[in-house]
Amino acid sequence: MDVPKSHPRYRSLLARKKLADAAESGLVVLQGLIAQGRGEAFDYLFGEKTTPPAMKAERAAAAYLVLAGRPMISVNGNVAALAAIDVVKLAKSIPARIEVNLFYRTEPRVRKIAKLLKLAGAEEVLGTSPDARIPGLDSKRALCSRQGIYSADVVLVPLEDGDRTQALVKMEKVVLAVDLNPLSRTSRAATVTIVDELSRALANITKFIPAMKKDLAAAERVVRSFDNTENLRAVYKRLDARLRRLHR
Ligand code: PTJ
Repeated sequence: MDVPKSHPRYRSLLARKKLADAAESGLVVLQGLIAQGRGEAFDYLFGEKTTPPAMKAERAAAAYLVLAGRPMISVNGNVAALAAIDVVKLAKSIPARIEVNLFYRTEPRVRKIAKLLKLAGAEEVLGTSPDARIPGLDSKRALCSRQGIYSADVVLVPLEDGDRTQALVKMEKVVLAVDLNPLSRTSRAATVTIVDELSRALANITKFIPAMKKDLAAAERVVRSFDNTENLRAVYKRLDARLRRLHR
């Protein structure tokens, strides 16, 4: 990229470049660029850093993932383009399986994303031969792997759409969402809502994993004491306080 690292918007410009390149190669859909724009707008409002409630949710997500019997990470085009290496690192540390699960599903895109994840170090990527459906969803959005998302007990869904989040919750799965929009249906439906930028969220969850693995009783306490509604309220309060400060 032609922009120096010292540029105040370097990280955002780099993310845009990754997504634009991936859109050109057909890995990311054009709608994915719009989704990133919405996410960036919220990130701006939060000060482009992990807030205390986001960190709390990231810790709770790590606890859920290490206590899970069948943990899964769902990957779409945007997630692969922005954070394939971070996804693989997190999956290995848990360990969890990875499944490509797309909103705008086409088989060439699934294959491209699976290939990228393998290049990033994943040994196994599910989702290329779906053999199950998420109940309550129409068309290809429902397709998933029986060994993967279908039978998972805990699913991390970064940048997910509301219908699918609600459908996964209806299947009685623990849904861990990463979504910078705290007002989205995904944010309101998930078991744990991480209102943070994708790469920061994945890095923070990964950092919490070793401590959670070391002390499963502590992980259970973290899960028991986490209240998503209360945590989302703390997110809204931060947003409100920040906007008020800007008013002064
Ligand atoms: O690759 P596909 O076909 O599965 O499609 C992926 C997209 C993202 C296009 C699709 O799932 C979609 O349209 O998602 P939505 O409904 O726009 O939701 C994405 C949510 O993620 C929005 O609420 C954004 O605010 C949020 N978001 C976008 N970029 C980031 C983000 N949250 C955290 N970090 C980001 N980088």
